[in-house]
Amino acid sequence: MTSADAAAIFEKIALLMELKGENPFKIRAYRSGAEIVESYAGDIMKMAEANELSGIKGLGEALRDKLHELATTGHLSFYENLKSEFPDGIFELFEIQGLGPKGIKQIYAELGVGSTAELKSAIEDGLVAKLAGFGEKKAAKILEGIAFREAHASEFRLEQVMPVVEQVLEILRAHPGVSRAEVCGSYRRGKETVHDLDFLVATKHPENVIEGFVSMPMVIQVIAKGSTKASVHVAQGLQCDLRAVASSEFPFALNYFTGSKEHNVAMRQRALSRGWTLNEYALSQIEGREGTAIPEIEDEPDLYRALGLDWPEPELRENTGEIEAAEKGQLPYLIKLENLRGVFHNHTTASDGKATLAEMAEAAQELGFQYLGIADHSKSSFQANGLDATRLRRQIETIRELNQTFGSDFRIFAGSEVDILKDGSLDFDDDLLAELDYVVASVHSVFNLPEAEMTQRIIRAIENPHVTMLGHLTGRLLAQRPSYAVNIPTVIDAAAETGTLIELNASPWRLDMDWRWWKLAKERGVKCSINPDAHSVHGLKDVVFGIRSARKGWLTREDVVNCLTLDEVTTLIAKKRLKS
Ligand code: DGT
Ligand code: CA
Ligand code: CA
Ligand code: ZN
Repeated sequence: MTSADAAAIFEKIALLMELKGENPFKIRAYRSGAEIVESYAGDIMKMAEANELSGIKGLGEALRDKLHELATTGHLSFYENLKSEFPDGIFELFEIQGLGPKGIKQIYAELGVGSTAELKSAIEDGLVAKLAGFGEKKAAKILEGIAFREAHASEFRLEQVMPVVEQVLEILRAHPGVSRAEVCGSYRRGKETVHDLDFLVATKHPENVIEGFVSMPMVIQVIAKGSTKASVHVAQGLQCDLRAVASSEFPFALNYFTGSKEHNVAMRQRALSRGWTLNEYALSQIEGREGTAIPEIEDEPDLYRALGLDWPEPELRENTGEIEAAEKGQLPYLIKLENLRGVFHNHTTASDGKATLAEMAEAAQELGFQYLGIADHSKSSFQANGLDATRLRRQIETIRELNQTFGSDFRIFAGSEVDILKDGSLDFDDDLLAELDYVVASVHSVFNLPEAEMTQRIIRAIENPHVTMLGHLTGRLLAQRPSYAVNIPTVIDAAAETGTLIELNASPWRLDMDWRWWKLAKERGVKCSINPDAHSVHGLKDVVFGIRSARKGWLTREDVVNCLTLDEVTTLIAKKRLKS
């Protein structure tokens, strides 16, 4: 049981207690407990096992005992009992857009609906529309949410799969028969979601390794098991494939199983034009054809070199120009996590965040950042406890005071994530915006406008000289909610013209603007800000997901403003409004 697993159980307890209408304080204790467990810097599970949790702030006795039980037995009887009071499908309902905990509670209590399938037929039978507070329109909206969720049920977000990847690689690498182990496929290529995970090992004893793989603790079902490959389902229904090859075959298999399919096709054609064949095991001479001699290949870069190419980072391998760039020695030098010097767009307890301003500042410094941009919600986002003008002015003041306590090497920027209203006007007037160091403008409501109107709405917002950057451009939630209709190239052009930055929202739920658009943005001269949109101390680390997507979008440190030093970035965020 990892700390992430334990945190997920606390989170589920909170959901179920909500359905039962239990004491909100108790519910909150589980929520914040989940947060503490997940973000704790040390090995909290080991401490729980040894009953050494008493020093941890915010973990009461009840939660400490439960964590101890989880750490020692892998189970929690309290949770098992609670869960048994509900149908198995109850958690599915929390993944449907347009339906909140209150609504779930109501349909469960009044209609006995406890799964997506039951909800679907209840809506189709007209039962949901008749419930108090629902109606035809809301019921139809929920049905759309179900359809989207079903269509994307086989997609997994990075925050779901990353811990699995790390655990599986650790197990494979610890196996005495394994000389090399890598994750391949869409995960290695940095895709925003993946369908399954593809692992590859080099070994002389494939049977032993396969045996170890199918008996990993997280395996819930073995789908297939052969002498050199196997497929299993792990906890959340996610499939993991394993291939075992000989050490000499490893570079070819690594390349093949990393893909993409389209990149592989281009590679194979290049090999053919040299009189060679390329597959997942080898590069070999075509029989009967006088090809050039094949150089020795020990690693992936050797393979690319043999084909006259520089080594493209896996994120670039979508056959969208990387082969041509690799041929000309023009591959981009992709941004790295350690290039980030600070982050914009983060929330605190003033709106819907879980950590205070001071806690966020401390965490940012611990991560080695030189600056932290705060951008709490504005007043129209009342569901997120958005700040009104008075509260925002008070926050600006607090930030200025806090900044006095830091040396010259760290600073908090006072900002706001200001709502773009339906007509493209902003939630605060210009006088107030001018008092801020920077402004993120985002759409949080009225998602159903026609494309032209939505595009105009966003453009009007970014034409405001105080708007430093555009937040989560499409509003999508990966595998859960589609983007609203918006013409992205037109918005990119407007951003270029007005000198507005575009956010790459690093939350694994968003990764928005999508990596497929960054090449265009870069061509037009639009700069990127990688924003964790952190709602907790832990959330700051979401920049790792943003970096993956930025790399996939061909971005270098020159393209991303939060690679700038504190002085440089201070100048940059003031530039747009000075110009006007
Ligand atoms: P996904 O759908 O997120 O799992 O995406 P991938 O890219 O991981 O796809 P997957 O797991 O089906 O296959 C892993 C890699 O194996 C893929 O990126 C390229 C390679 N591959 C699979 N099938 C083919 C094929 O039919 N032709 C070629 N050239 N390569 C293939
Ligand atoms: Ca895959
Ligand atoms: Ca696969
Ligand atoms: Zn937002």
